[in-house]
Amino acid sequence: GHKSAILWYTGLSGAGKSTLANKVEEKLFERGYNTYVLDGDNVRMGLNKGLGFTADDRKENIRRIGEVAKLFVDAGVLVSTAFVSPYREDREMVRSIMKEGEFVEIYVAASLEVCETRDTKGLYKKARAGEIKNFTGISDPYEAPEKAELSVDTGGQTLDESAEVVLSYLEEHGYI
Ligand code: GGZ
Repeated sequence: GHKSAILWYTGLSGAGKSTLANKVEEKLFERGYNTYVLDGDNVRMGLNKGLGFTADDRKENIRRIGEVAKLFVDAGVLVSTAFVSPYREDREMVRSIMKEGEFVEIYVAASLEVCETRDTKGLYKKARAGEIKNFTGISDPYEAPEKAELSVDTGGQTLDESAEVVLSYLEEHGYI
């Protein structure tokens, strides 16, 4: 068995949160663990349709995701969430509704320079041109975690290496 918890990935757009969360999930699934990934694709399109990117909307986005993730933990799942979640206060609010050890904050620490150079979706270009307002890192803040359980440098290592860093943490701390 495993200990159920939220693996809370945070970082800039394009840092690789979803990619890393899904790679880790794939490896956990192979080992037979009960896992699920919440990300923009399955949450912002449905549950949180209608929420935008103002500070208030992001707060509500994160609050609902936190509550849903808590339900997954109650159901015995090792649930991963992959959202920018730029405000420390919002992340700490989610941490506060969980029991000790049930909230594992993973800082996906690719620099703005790396993310903007990749610009996989062309969003940074649009943000620089003023076509997207409140864009994290460009015209909106990103508050890096000060006490994340784990920090992963996706800019400096391969996806598999990053995934192994997360898996090692989970092993060393008795989650798996
Ligand atoms: C940041 C934005 C914005 C703005 C659209 N700021 O790379 P992506 O495309 O797929 O990830 C980003 C995603 C951010 O949604 P989250 O739900 O993770 O944000 S938060 O946790 O802050 O509520 C990006 C896209 O949506 N996107 N506009 N203004 N990212």
